[in-house]
Amino acid sequence: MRIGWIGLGNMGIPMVKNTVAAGVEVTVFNRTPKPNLDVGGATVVQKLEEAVIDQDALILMVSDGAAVKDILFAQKAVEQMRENTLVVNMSTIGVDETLDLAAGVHTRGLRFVDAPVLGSVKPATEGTLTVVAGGDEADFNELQPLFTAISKVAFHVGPVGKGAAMKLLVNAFLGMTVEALGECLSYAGNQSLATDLVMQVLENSAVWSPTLAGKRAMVEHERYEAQFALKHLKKDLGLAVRQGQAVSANMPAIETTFKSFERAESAGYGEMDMAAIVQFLSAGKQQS
Ligand code: NA7
Repeated sequence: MRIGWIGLGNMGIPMVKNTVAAGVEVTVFNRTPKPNLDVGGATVVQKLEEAVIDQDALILMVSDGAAVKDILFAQKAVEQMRENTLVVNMSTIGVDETLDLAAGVHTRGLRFVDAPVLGSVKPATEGTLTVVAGGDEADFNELQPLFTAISKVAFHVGPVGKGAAMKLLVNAFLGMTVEALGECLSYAGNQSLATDLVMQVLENSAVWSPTLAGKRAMVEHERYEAQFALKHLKKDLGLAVRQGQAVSANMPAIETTFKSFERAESAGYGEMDMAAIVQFLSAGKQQS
């Protein structure tokens, strides 16, 4: 399998390395050149078209829907691909954006799969992400070499758009989890229950989870170097709220969590890890 890959961000780099290590031929392009970057032996090119032409699939792992649209249409990647190429968006974008992009891609005689991933840099490095893919089953099956390289499991969750819908569901849950922790620690702090004691008790309760375990050190040491930036989770919560409204879902807590993240970003927490919502809330800085 030969693939073109666009996007060498925090997620793209380890995913490319694992894909190459699995024996897939990868040609990568990043908007901003990154000289001397270790990409595990992938071929790095300086022009978008060089990564796009004559591939079996084009993978996009970039910031958001606007970036995907820009690459495919404004920068004309869709015009440079051979007919029937598989366009695979792994970036987290909206369901509506996904459907619009897929329609544009299909009119060019290309195929489209939305395949966002669950997990941040550590599972990306370890090749243990979870893929939630929407698209034709045959296309999903064709992408197995890629999915096997980067993930512990790949779900085919329905037609195009369902991958994005599933991913936003999980990130909405993630946002509510850290929001809940932040609110509970604010409640605890206001009545002299120490954070480490609260964490110990939670660890021995039914509400403990891999997310809480993974963020525990950050919370206890109040150091929030970004593994998954708060601004990115705010983006995803906003996309989930928009999609929820489109399908008349009943999700007041997700809407409230989104507003909390918006306020945290405005207060300067955007570049910190998403778990910094705990510090924002505990600091009593939330304004209504
Ligand atoms: P990063 O580390 O913020 O990297 C973002 C990547 O997207 C990076 O390679 C950017 O290139 C690229 N990018 C952003 N905008 C554009 C445009 N307009 N054109 C081309 N390339 C662009 O994000 P992550 O790797 O952590 O996450 C990627 C996705 O996974 C995202 O959807 C998350 O929500 C989950 P640059 O280096 O800035 O030139």
